[in-house]
Amino acid sequence: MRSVASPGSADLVIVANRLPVDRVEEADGSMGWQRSPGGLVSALEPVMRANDGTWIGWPGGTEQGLEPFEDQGMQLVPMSLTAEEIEEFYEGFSNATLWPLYHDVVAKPEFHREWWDSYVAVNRRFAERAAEVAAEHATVWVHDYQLQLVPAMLRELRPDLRIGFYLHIPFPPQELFSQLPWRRQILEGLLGADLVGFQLGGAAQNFVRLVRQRVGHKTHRDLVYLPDGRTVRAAAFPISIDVEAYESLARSEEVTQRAKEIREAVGNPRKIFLGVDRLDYTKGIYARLRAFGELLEEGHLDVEDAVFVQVATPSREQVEQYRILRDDIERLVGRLNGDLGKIGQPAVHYLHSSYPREEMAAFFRAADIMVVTPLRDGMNLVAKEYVACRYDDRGALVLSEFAGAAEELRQAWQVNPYDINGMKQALLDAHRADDREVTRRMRAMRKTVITHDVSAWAQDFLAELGSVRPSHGKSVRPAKPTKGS
Ligand code: ADQ
Repeated sequence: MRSVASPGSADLVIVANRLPVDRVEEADGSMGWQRSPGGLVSALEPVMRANDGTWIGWPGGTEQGLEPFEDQGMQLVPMSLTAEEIEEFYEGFSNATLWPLYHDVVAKPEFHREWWDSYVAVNRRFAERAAEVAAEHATVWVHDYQLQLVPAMLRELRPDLRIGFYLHIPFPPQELFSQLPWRRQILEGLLGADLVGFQLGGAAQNFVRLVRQRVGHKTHRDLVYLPDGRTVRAAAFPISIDVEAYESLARSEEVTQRAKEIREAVGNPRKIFLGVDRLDYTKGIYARLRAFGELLEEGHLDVEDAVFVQVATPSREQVEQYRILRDDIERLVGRLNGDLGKIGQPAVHYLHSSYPREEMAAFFRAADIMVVTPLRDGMNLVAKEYVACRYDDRGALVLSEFAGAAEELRQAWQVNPYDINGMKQALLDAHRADDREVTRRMRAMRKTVITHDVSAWAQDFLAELGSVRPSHGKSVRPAKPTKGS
């Protein structure tokens, strides 16, 4: 890795809260970098390579003064956060104010003025760094709720840039968004972009309506007209996954073997139900386990023929509401297993851990019924990953209406996750569905997922950004075709 990023040379800049690498301690005690396997980085890597791309983000931790470096054709620019900023900007304003507010206030958002001040300060630092590294008329693509002020701050520093913003989580209706004491600043921050992308059309409409009502700009359909003559477009770009990568993993001998082992390890029941989520209160884990527990209690299911495997990735453990949630879920799992399990046959297998992609693919192949029941979710990639892994056209998906993915995956057994009886019925229906029904539904969902993968998502967004602001003639070059594509 050579040290790099001379200011002003990058034609494409990604600005995201996290870098696609983590800071790790090597065996000899020195510090190094490790790729964090995420959908976003695999989607953007080809287009980054073709455009001399730079990625600005926080590597986690509090190490200061980290130098930019190159990693597999991308320039990576680490941003430092202090311990206080992690508490106020990241755990505080991002994850205890914005996250619950944008997810239907399923937890109560906290509003603290010091958190806001920290959010402004960190956003400003990210914007200043982007202004330094971007070439003239470059394209800058800012990601997600942690950085909503960056577009306007950056535009002020560098009016020549083409700026895109993408929100990975829902954008709330005005009744909820209006609670935010800094609502106008957030809207104005986003309006610094030329194109503001959302998961769903409804979110884009919420945004345009709020801009009209709260900022007073003229709007028409998906366009906002600013007094300085600029036009901002708000539109939906539903995110997806690297379908081919998941499918070929699922087809591999290792994963096939591992899926068999998993089935055996849980006692070869007739049907395995599976949940895979970050341990987050938006994901609806508690209610789904209750629904499953009641089906056992009432004798609709039996531990001999149905088990639930719940994989829950540790997440945001410093935030109090996440600690409470973990305790609640673990108490419920304990109760269900105590009341309903038998020796060597728990009702729920609960794993509080993160796994490599291969293991995830094996879980997806082992599961007969995938249960994805968020109370609110921008998209939910797990649902799409399950579909991508089921090249055998088997496997039933129970999916919340309130996941963005429900707009595309219409053939899932869709549920209202607040309706426990409805959820019980959907779990039973999916459990009892005959093979023909399961295959018919899975085939249709696979068609949808295969035709719109994550590289199509990235290309669509960048192409649209290029056409919203075409005036400088400089465009993002499409990704160079890679082997096999
Ligand atoms: P998340 O809320 O993190 O993402 P999701 O879209 O489901 O939710 O993505 C989670 C990712 O983590 C998936 O790729 C999944 O496979 C992986 N994962 C989950 N548990 C794991 C485990 N135990 N071990 C290893 N990997 C695990 C946010 C929004 C979503 C939106 C995405 C992308 O909240 O709505 O879909 O961004 O835009």
